[in-house]
Amino acid sequence: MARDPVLETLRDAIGDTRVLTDPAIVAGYVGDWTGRFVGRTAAVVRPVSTAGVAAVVEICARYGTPLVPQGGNTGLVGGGVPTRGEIVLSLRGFSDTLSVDAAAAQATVGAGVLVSSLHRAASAAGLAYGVDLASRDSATVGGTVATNAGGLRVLRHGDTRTQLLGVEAVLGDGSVVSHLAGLPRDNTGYHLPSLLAGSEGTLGVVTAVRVRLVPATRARAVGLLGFASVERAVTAASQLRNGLPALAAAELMLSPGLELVIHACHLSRPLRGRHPAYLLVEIADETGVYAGGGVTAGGIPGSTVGDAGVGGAGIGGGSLVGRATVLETLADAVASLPGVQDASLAGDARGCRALWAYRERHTESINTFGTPVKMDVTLPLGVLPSFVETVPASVAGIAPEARTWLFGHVAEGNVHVNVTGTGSGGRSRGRSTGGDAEDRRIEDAVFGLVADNGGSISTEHGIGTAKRRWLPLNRSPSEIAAFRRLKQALDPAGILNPNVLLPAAP
Ligand code: 2HG
Ligand code: ZN
Repeated sequence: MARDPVLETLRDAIGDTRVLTDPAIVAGYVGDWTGRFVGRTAAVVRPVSTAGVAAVVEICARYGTPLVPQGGNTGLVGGGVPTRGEIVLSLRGFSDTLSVDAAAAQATVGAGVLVSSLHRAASAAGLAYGVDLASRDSATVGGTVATNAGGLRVLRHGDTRTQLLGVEAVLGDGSVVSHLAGLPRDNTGYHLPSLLAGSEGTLGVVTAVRVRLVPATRARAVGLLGFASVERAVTAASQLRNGLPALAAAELMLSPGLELVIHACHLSRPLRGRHPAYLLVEIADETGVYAGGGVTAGGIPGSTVGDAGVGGAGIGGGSLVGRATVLETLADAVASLPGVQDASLAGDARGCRALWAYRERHTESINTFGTPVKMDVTLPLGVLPSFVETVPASVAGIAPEARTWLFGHVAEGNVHVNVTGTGSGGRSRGRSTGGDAEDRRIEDAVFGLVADNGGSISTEHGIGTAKRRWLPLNRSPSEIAAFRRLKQALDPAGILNPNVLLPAAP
């Protein structure tokens, strides 16, 4: 069999065992977990040093061979999938570097470290990492930087970009930029961490980052609240955000989604009845002002899920006396919140986790219906309720058999729109692009609605291959031209993830 000169040169540079071509192994790197994006590749390269990544990128630039950088492969927009036969550059091997500087409240983290490992390391030092997401046990820190992941506590700590103090990366010509000193104030020119965060591997391959850490949560309470409408839930979320400084998360769920999670995950019903809309809210105390209360490592024994019925017992009343103070704070806030029909509160670790499951398990539950068309959009809060109410009908107008699932990070106006059972949905596992005509009409309709309402077509999942054709809905021709010039400057051979983010050249 003819030897491929690029693969041979890669083997010489980083070693035979780091260039994987066995189809059985390679198969694990060419598809995303939703099944929507499946590509192909001649090889997966797995360097374990920045010099190794630099060698790989330089060789690929020399031969004009495109690369797709890949972390934990938990992305949802096809950004880490070799849809056009690109070589996969896996960063999973970059998992050894993880050092916490407790005095500075910072950590230096290799790109392949799992988000959950960073949480554990920060926690061992009495601190926390501000970004958390349901895929924490598979998502890598490098991947979350490349996509500028948001997650469940953006309300409290901001997105991934907000955490970055420094970055080490290999640019498209193989040169290495490294600025990991972590000076909290450093105003010396362009801020490359900001540029690389969310660039989806198109400008450079992130190999390590310096991140800020935040104070650990000393007490936490979670509530799941039922409302008669999305509008009431959105109004309540705003009121909580404005009036409750300790609010750490506010998540919107709808009745069909909650029922699906209950069914798919065999969970008990969190509230007595059903409600059109739900909020999952969390308050977190990092300061200790709620002295003596709440959840620390072990939590208060016994779950409190379902023990605080607003509709029935009257929240903030006798049933909560003597419980955690942070829980009382949440109970008081919920009691004075208009529109709450019923609520279940928890102030112990197990109970908080149990309530979060109704929200966190949406994605896996939706996938039991087949491969979804996924959209991740932001709307101004004023139009969010009407958007949420309009979308299912507008999808049904295109695909009458389809189901539309909506949930998201409502405090930031972020809604995840998932559509299952489209004409392609049942058979779409294994399709190479996810670009079926009906899916596209649905995306056209939803993204059009988003743009008409002044929203964003991508909030936290990125553009990837899935959304690139719609980027002009949010970005002007001169912005896209500036993006192209940046790409050209940092990746002159155009080999870094060439099929994501930017629309195909005219
Ligand atoms: C979440 O918020 C994730 O759970 C996934 O961003 C969203 O599955 C989705 O659409
Ligand atoms: Zn999300």
